[in-house]
Amino acid sequence: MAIFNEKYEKMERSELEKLQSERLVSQVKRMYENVPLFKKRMDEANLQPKDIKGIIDISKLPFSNKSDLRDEYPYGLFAVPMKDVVRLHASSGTTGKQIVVGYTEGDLKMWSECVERALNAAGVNKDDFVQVSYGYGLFTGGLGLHDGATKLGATVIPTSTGNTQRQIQTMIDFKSTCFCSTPSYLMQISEIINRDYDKNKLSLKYAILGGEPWTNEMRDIIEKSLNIKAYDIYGLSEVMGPGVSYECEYQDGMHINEDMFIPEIINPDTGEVLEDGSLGELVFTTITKEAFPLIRYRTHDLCRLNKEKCKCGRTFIRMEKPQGRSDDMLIIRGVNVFPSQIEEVLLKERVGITPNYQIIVDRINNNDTFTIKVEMGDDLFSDDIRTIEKATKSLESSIRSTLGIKPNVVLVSPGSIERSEGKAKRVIDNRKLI
Ligand code: DLL
Repeated sequence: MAIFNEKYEKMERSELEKLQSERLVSQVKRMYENVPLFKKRMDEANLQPKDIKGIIDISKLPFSNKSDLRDEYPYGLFAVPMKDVVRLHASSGTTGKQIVVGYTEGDLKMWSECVERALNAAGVNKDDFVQVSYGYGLFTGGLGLHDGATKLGATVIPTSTGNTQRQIQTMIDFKSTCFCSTPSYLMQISEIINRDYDKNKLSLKYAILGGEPWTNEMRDIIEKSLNIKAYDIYGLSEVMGPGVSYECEYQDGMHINEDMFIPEIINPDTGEVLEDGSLGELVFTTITKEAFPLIRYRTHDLCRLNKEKCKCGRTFIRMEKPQGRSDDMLIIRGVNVFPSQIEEVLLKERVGITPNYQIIVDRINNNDTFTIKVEMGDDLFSDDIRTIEKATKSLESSIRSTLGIKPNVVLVSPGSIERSEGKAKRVIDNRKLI
């Protein structure tokens, strides 16, 4: 499959590292002059911009964190005058005050290029009809995909999220070939299509899904239920939005746009940089962003990096699917649990359940309770009670052997777990309310 921008996507590593070094050095200088918090951190660490001679020195630089964005809210971390900022986006997260990020015209161009590379890597081109069902507005998903698909020359259908029946009717009538949304929303749409519509009326070929963790098991279900290829896309508002990394046709990790972002993997407890291939927290340094550059931003996403050359010919490093955020990790009866581990087990077991689940944790008499509600498919639901009991036991024992703790699995009727049109709410941790 053709590569969108060979100059960068296939750049020799030595050349790429030279480019990264030049860009890093100039960004450090620019930030030192324009972002007071960065200057303060550098001064505290006894560092001057001249001490940073290239990527070899990156680990000397101070980390940045979401709390910096909250403390400097709204514009304290911007590195250009506001007259040069042409767009703002924001992210609320699950806790605390929202954060705001800004883009110059140049930043928007770079961002579109990231998304164009991602769409192209999935096979999307000018002839495609791209339905963008990520939320438009302050969330980066909608406008991010919109601008990239427009620049690619595809026909964009900006439905934004929600109004599911209309999404489906539009998908059929406008002959959408590519659908962009969170994986959980497309999952919800596919259930309705399979139940109420004639699948043969769809023109859909691919989906570009991201914005939340999802497993390969979930991918398999989506692909089979709609007869499409589903590609993963990753990003975060602070660093850019969707398109920081993307999958190629080999779907073995997401290529990071390394001419714009330098990734590192660190030990989340000590901050120490880990060896290639280790599991740890992903950290990004932006090297082309003008309005809102960030140095060593801690994403809290846990994953591994893979430097091996990919069969597609791209030299960009690949990140594996993030297992979840370190702050989404649940500690249940002393055991670390990621919702994605549970999803993997649930969806591997073919016992007649759907991919709709919710994890509910509580503390009763000083003991953690751990319940997983899973929706049954229509066939299992109409089966006899003994078959349902057998499926429940089988799920409980598979989860126990994977996690080391036994959940209380409750199989519930089809359609009874609340659906989301954006990011799915998989966990209800009532302990936090105490
Ligand atoms: O979710 C940007 C985005 C929009 C990415 C649409 C892809 C598609 P935020 O709302 O700031 O930005 O959330 C960023 O979402 O740190 C990850 O924890 C998670 N995330 C995003 N993409 C993926 C993915 C957008 N493909 C946070 N797999 C990130 C797993 C993802 N987690």
